[in-house]
Amino acid sequence: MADEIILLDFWPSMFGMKVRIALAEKGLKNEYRDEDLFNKGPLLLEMNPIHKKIPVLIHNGKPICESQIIVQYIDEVWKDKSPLLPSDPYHRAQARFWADYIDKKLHLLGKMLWRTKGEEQEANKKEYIECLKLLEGELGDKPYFGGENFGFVDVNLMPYFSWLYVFEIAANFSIEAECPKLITWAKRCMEKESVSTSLPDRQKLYDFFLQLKKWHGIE
Ligand code: GS8
Repeated sequence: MADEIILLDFWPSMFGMKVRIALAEKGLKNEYRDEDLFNKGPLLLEMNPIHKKIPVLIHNGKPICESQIIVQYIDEVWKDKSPLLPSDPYHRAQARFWADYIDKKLHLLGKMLWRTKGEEQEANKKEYIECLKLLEGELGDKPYFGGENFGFVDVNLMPYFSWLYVFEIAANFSIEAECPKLITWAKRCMEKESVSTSLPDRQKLYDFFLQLKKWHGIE
């Protein structure tokens, strides 16, 4: 019997984008359901009663929550096609470390960028760029973070590049000159159909961002 895969998601979510990319990399057909996070549906509340957050992957009726855990689950269950995590335990630990760093550090700094102003924003911008430079150092001269093939860290970082355009406009800066290798890497990833079809249109994301600012009462 074919697997039934349902993804509870919200289109601008960086966490959801990771899962979308992983599913696409593995070539897995799934039913995508966009959730209204202001009025959460009964299925989301039933499938993720602890956090009540998207993304949730429902595989043959069983829920898996938390994006990092979902991507690793997808990689373990459908291990024959496009492996995402390296097979060597040490390299696997390293990949998990960077994915965790991206989630904790870049996510927080990204939020701080547009929620602050003036000197505070400048300091956040500096830290954000330093963080990206650190990641650029980790990439080195490799085509992808994992080496020759698109892998776990790439899946985790690409959604942030989707939002980078928004952050650059919001905080009036550009990282092209600061991190040229990272930009080349992002363009390389975007050439993959699994990535380009999983990420939203930049302008649509920017329009959503303007709405988000209004909700937060930020001018
Ligand atoms: C974070 C998911 C999350 O924040 C993961 O899956 O990696 N650690 C989790 N989801 C948000 C939408 S994206 O910003 C969410 O569902 N928020 C609803 C809420 O907080 O009520």
